[in-house]
Amino acid sequence: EQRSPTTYYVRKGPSAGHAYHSCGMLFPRESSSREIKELNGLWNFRADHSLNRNLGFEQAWYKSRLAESGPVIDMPVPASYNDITQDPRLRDFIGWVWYEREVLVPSGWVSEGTRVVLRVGSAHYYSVVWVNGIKVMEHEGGHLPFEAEIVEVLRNNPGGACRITIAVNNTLTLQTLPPGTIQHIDDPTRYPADYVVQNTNFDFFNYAGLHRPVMLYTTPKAYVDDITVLTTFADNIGLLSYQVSVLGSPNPTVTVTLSDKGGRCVASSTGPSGVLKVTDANLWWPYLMHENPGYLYSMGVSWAGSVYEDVYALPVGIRTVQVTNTQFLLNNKPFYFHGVNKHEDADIRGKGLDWPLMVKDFNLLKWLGANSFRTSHYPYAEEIMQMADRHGIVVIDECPGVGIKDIRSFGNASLSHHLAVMDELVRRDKNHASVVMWSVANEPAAEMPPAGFYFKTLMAHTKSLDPTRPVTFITDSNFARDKGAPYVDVICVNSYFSWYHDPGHLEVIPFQLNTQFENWYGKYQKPIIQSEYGADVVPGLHTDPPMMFTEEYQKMVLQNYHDVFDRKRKEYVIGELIWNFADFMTAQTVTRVVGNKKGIFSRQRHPKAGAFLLRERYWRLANETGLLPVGAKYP
Ligand code: BDP
Repeated sequence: EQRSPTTYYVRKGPSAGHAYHSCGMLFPRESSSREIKELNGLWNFRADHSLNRNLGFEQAWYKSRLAESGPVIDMPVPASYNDITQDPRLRDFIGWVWYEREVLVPSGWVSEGTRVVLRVGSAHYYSVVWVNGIKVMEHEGGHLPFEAEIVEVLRNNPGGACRITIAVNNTLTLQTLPPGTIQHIDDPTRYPADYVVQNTNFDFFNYAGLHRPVMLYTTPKAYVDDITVLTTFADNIGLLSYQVSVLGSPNPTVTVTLSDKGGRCVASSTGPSGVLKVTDANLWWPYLMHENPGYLYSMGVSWAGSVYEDVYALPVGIRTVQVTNTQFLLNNKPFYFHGVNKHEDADIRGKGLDWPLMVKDFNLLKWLGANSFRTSHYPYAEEIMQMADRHGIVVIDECPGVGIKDIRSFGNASLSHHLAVMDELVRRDKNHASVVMWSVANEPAAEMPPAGFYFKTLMAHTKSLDPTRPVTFITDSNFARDKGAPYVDVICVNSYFSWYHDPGHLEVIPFQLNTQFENWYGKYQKPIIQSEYGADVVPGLHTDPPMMFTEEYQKMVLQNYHDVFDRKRKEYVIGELIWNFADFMTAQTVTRVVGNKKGIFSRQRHPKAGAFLLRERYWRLANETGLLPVGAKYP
């Protein structure tokens, strides 16, 4: 565990945490053979403020109770730690923090034949995990789950005591995703001694901590490890080809059943792979495209041997996705994305999963008439993806490849980590009906020479992991010089005309946006999504004529963009995603007023004027592009 003083803020190499490729990452669900213990609530916590941030390792804080090696404070999980206290040193902390929680495990869990798995929904960004002082795993990267079997460790400790210690390091390097640099400034005339800053190239606050639920769950010793489902349909027959992997048993007898919403079994099969046929299948349709959106079947997977049996139920939707030169087809019908970009971000909890916020956000999406969102700029919580499945909200699933601006972040170490992150993302999200496209990055320096090979490799790899979904990345580069664009299925462009370019000049939008679309389509003949556009508003600021940062100005930017979208969506523009759904926290800079204010909702989810404009538009678009009779959907 020794970290040399010169690298004290930096973690081990990014490949250290990726030992799990061959395994699945099914979301833990209770069943007759599986139990769950959620470890949400209060944990003990201490930030390592020592000069080299290494004291926790030097003194082996994981060996005994955290309170024995120093003072601890209460820390809620899931939550970012940054905004929980009044201490600016914790808000802007760089380095290792330590979490600890003690839990008692039922005696049945440590019996022969049971696996106990410790699972962390996500932690930013590098984690080391101990149980009862014994290291059980390390993981590189935030936003994605990781887990380890711990039953052996528990067995060594009779009485069921289980002390979980998690050290989390939020530093970012040129090889992490997102990338960043740690800068040591040694200038006693201008800076305090031992001055260190974390530099990043992304526009959201670098929240850290245990952001998603931590849990223990059990499975039998031989268990369903992974399920992959691909769906299609012909006439009224739905076809689900599945593949089940069972670990711990040489010749498992696998049974698969498919139940409809009412719990009626509509198809079944045996064997680790096969095809389920459903007559009169209910397809999975997006919200506002169909009167019965988000239809999910339940796929019951079980296997039984002489001693063990395991049961797992996976929600599945039947739908197809296809891209042509000018269209995005869902179930063979043209789909127009009218939606939002989001962030996992809110007061106090930062990026921590929060049920009230999640449900509120889906209610707002539906109020708005949004049929889609992009997980800008990292994978969102699995609980959010499940909501999207159930409500028929279409998702562009983005990996944390944001802020790749330095040429050194295109090297081999970065690429192989990026490939591994796509492995983890596809493994986690492959069975979500809502996910219709992968995005491998946001606004990378795609004009740099190494970007061509980098994105060619990355996108080919993603397609090999999932041949059924289109792949893209989000660009703000020049159409003629972008080296990644040749490999995408859909062109996704961000632009901020009359904001970052020609600020205050709304009149340029019709010209520049039209030129943007013509250029990209002319070069690639691929459908285009306006993946970001927008303007900051400090809520309550008004002027006429409109000026930047007022509610009127945001409305005018939107209106001007919409006029062009309405012309181009008749040709090849297949979607528009506003930047952003809600205001969100950022690092402090001269262009940010306590965060980014491009939300159509405030950070507290109150609508700005732009939200009402967008709501009218989205419901109108739903009427025009959905499949319900005209007028059926307007609220
Ligand atoms: C885009 C970025 C996004 C920013 C946005 C902005 O993709 O993360 O928040 O600009 O500046 O370029 O508001």
